Amino acid sequence: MGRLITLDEFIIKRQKDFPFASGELTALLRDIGLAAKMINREVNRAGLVNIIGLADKQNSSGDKVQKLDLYANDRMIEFLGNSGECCGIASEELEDFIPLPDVESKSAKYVVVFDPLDGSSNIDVNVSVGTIFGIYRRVSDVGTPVTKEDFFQPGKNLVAAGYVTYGTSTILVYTTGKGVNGFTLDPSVGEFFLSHRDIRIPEKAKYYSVNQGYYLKYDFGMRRYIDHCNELNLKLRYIGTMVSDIHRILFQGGVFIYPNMSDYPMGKLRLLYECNPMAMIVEQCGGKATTCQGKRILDAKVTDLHQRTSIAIGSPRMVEDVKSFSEKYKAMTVLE
Ligand code: P6P
Repeated sequence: MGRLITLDEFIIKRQKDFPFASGELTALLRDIGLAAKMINREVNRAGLVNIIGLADKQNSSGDKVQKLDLYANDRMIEFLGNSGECCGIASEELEDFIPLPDVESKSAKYVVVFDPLDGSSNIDVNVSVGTIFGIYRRVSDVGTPVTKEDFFQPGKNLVAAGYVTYGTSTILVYTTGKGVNGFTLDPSVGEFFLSHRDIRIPEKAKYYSVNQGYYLKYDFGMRRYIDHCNELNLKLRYIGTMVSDIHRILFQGGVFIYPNMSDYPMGKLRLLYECNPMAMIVEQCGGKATTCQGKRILDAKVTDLHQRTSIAIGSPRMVEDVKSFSEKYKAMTVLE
């Protein structure tokens, strides 16, 4: 077994890969790692401290907010504020973006978007949940107040993206555009250790991932694609937490789709802090991420912090198949 490499050591070593690295991104990634450790601790003892249960709040999506969502949101904001490298954040749990105060009069160059606890409805039944984050360089002048343009950037402008999956083990996966690496938390020492080096998504797959319960709500092309998966005897795996479903696909291959449907004409999942960061990661692993009509997710124009999109993400050939079925049947109306 090779020498153990911690997340901090790896980030610092890889700093030279980053064109304009002067340690700021390194500090940001380390702050996120710290937040992940704190969130992990609460996720793992959620059942014990009666943290489960609906807070009396709703988030910007109108979803009932679990107390753990609020805790995770607060930790991300707290730790992102530590280094002084982040001038503003946007979160699924916040209606609007918020500026972060300067630390030691540093003029932060980055903004961070995140879903602090993806899949939170699974908390009460002990199913894995996750945190998703994306990092942009600000486009407004350093030293001036953060603006919405800093957040309304296409996903292809992301300088880093990552997620944490709180499952049978807690794994942090991130990319700065030079490949994807995974780090597993050893809770006994409180360190993330390199465990999945240079992740590459399998071309072939035995799995597809979709909420089959909504089959009749999808348009005809998506129904026929699902039929096609059944004809190929592909196995259906759907956890209901995007991070977990895509994490599995990075290692076993497959495709995750969340199509447009009557309840969500634009799709359900959020472009800014769910689909864009996951798309950057999957593309860096050799995969693809498009809308269910085949448009590249990372090219999508961001016009609202909470805008939704459909998504087909995973092994490249399977993502291409989704597009071909969408095109082949697009003329057909959805049977009511
Ligand atoms: P449905 C979790 O609420 C989430 O945002 C994603 O993590 C997940 O993939 C999706 O929604 C599940 O949605 O409608 O299948 O329950």
